[in-house]
Amino acid sequence: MFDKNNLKLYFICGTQDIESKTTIIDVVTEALESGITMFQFREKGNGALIGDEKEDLARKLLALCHDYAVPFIVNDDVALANKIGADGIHVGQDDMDVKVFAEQFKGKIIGLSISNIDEYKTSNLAHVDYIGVGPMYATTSKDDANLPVGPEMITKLREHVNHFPIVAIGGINVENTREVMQAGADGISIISAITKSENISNTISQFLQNVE
Ligand code: TZP
Ligand code: MG
Repeated sequence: MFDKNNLKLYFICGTQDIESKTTIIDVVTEALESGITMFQFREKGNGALIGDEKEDLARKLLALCHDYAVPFIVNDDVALANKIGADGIHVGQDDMDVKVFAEQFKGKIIGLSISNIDEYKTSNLAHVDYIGVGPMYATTSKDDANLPVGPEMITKLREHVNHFPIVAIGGINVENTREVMQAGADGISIISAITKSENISNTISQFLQNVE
């Protein structure tokens, strides 16, 4: 069900990332239509939906992703992921113990954020399917983002993890994608370069060319 190729162009967003002239459904539909390989619903930060509204939207986006056979991952909300039958969950260092929910979440995709070698050393990757490494560059999409670690961090982590799946995150755009891939990433995860694009399908085609 999960393959490294799913990481190639991993689109992440929530309603807080969407410009007022459009809707999250339209943006995700266009992204799926254009060839994203995985999607993460990250409803977080200023103005994010909660409760039933969050759940209803998650169900709609899950169905939409499944129409395109694209895995649907929930950020940091294990209860929601379980309730709606998401394909996976992505958690950060300060979120739940991976081992605890891996048991409730058998056969699902589990992603973990890692920013540096120390975090790698203290993380148990036994149940983890991929790691998200970043921020590569400065980002405005995450309020509490750490300082950028640069693509060098991927090269350093590669020495420790061998072929373990790595997706890069943070400040990635069409221009810096090749640098990130050359550093050893299996793919890129993107919020704003897609949500703020004037032409999502064109932007995604360019990303897809640069991850090959
Ligand atoms: N985690 C580290 S950086 C980041 C997250 C969720 C935000 C990435 O967004 P953008 O707009 O692609 O920099
Ligand atoms: Mg978190």
